[in-house]
Amino acid sequence: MSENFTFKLLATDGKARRGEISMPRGTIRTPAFMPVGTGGTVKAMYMDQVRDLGADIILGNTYHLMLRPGAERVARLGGLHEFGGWSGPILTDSGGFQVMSLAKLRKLNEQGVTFRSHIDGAKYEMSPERSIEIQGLLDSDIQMQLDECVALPTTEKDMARAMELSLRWAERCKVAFGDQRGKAMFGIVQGGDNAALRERSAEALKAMDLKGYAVGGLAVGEPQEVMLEMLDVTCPVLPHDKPRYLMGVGTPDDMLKSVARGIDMFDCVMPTRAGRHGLAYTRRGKVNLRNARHAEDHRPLDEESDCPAARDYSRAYLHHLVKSGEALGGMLLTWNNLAYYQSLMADIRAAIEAGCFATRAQVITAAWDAGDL
Ligand code: PRF
Repeated sequence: MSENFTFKLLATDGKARRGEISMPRGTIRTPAFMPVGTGGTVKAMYMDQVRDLGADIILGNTYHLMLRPGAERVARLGGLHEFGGWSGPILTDSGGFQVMSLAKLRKLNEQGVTFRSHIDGAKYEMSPERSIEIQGLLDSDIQMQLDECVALPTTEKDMARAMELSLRWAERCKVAFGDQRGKAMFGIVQGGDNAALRERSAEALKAMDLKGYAVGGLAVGEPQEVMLEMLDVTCPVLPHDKPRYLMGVGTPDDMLKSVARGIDMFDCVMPTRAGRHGLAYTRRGKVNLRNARHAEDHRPLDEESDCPAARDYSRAYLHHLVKSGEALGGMLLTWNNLAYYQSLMADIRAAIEAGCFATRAQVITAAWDAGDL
């Protein structure tokens, strides 16, 4: 741990990086997967379980928390760590992306975004400065700039406009964030599926000398191949000695291929959301527990897993829980899925350290592709 925010590269293997972010609330081993804790909870999980699975950091959402229970209220209650019972680092997304996907009657201009809450229709305004203020009230350790993410496909003009706006907002967020030693504000590369725009965005953010860089605007409707191409042009522009975070990604395959291109951090609702919908992630691919073929299957999801949810419950029981709409079904599958995601990241980190990441990634992919037992 450290008084400051620091990033150390411990090993590299090709473009894959094994690193460590140190900050007052803890150390984050990278490549890292951050479980999504949107509204102050990683849905269907106890914080102790999340920590025991090996997550070093979780994600929170400015948008959800500003609406309910409100950023000022969280601050009065001692901040998000105290409120939700997570003492490690928390990264918060800035809100722009969630406003665009969830809020009603949203309007965006140079100043920021105005929108109505999806909960009660109340009107809100959010500028880059207000986003950073809210993230500060939450006491977030890694804060994200306010940005505009456009859905793909769209026109080059629209991608360029959103990217340039995001750069101006990055400057304003940097000023609003100021000089906070043990915390960080990350910039977000935008530019859609246009390589020249991505390069321009990454260069301009690099010149701002931020503590970390996210790649946004991907996994928004484009094929995986396009996402990987954008990483191929973006990562080499970003500084070697700062962490790189691919926002909202992804599947195990997305993460393996992104680590191979130099990404250090990920977040995605997939393991938690899919778990609540009856879908399990295992070393041998996805298992849909709603399927009738599991109704009398005595086997656990993965008897070799360290996670009780994967090891100690039959598929028949999980099927029954899911079909009956029992809360425990979503809890066990979320637990299983986050355990799988965290074990995958531990596997990736060990392989980079050992200098065998590419071959290990092939083995992991082959087991996944071979399918369920
Ligand atoms: N910007 C922000 N949050 C995000 C994204 C983005 O582009 C994405 C895109 N995959 C997920 N979450 N601020």
